[in-house]
Amino acid sequence: MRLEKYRKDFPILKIKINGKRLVYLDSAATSQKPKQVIEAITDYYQNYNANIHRSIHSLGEEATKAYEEARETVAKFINAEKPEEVIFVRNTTEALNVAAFGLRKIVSTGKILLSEMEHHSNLIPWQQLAKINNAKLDFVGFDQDGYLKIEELKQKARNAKVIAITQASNVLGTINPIKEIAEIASDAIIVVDGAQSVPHMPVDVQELDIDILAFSAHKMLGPTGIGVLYAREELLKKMEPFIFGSEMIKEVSFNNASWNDLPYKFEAGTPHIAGAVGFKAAIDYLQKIGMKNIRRHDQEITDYALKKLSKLVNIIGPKKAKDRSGLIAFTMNDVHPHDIAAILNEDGIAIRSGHHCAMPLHTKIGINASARASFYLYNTKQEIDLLVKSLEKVKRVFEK
Ligand code: C6P
Repeated sequence: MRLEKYRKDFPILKIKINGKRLVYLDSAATSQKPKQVIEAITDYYQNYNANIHRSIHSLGEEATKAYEEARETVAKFINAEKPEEVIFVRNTTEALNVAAFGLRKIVSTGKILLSEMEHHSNLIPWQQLAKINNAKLDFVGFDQDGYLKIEELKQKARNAKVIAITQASNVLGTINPIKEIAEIASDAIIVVDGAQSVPHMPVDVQELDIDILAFSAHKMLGPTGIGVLYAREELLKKMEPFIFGSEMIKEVSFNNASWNDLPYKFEAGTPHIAGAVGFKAAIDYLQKIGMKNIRRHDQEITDYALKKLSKLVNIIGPKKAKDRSGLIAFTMNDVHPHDIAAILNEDGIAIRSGHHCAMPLHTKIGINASARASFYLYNTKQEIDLLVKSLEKVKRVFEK
């Protein structure tokens, strides 16, 4: 990885916080944006801003072309069979809601199987669906090291209608064996929360043999406000739309309406056109580096950080970097995670603290909150050294 070259593309990495150069270790919350993405969005607003799929004037056509090119880029990026299988939504959360409510008639009273490491966004939509449908909700646990209990999954998957699971946990860091899960549960609809995996590793929906994938642009160098719901074409055809209004219709009368073709059936109202343009620029940037190289870099940084941090803090999740995505959540005995984050901030280091929208997971491991450092393609080993130095300071302050 040509780290120094890439770092120059990210204007924000030059800023100072409390007089210190920013060390940004919160990419699992949202990633920073390279100038290529910022410029693509500015170019859209300055030179071809128009609504799409509505106006036949030149600007309208140019904007429509850019929006649909973004869809094609996303489809190729995850190896979807067709661009129509890519639905633009606001974020992973919206994608999972559209999926859950879109499946309500298909799932009916059947069993919905989740894991105990899910983010609220891949838990609450299914809880709500289970309540509406009077369906059963069940959970697969994880072991002491943070690995999913595959034997338990084999048992519980037998009569599941849907299995909704994260590919990479935003707290444990665990990467789940999605291909194996899809093989075990070939009769179930496999829904994958890709919020923490798609930005960090090659994800191929056909190779994984999954039915639905959700992810957000803002965690992969793109803008906020745009994300993706991928689903197989035949499933999308059967799914009910969740948001109603303009552009998602074919025929409308005062009392009735019929739905548009894919993907528009699921894209009501004016979409985030600038977002799609920026998202395409982000994917182009990631692909130039190569997702395998990004994964390798994440692993290197995580391995380095695991070794350095294990002497200082209690690390949550698998001990081996190869089984983790690029994030490490931890606790420090009696020190509150918010205090850790506040002291690190004095040194210009941005980490996240709290329950990371995974309350049941934290309850399960017997804590209320954790601190979390998360990495991306622009992070260096020197930044990990600064993190360690600052954590030593936290220890000194609280050991007094
Ligand atoms: N996790 C974190 O700091 P949205 O907010 O819709 O783009 O992504 C939701 C989401 C879904 N699943 C997982 C595994 C996630 O990690 C997230 C977002 C951020 O961990 C913000 S809470």
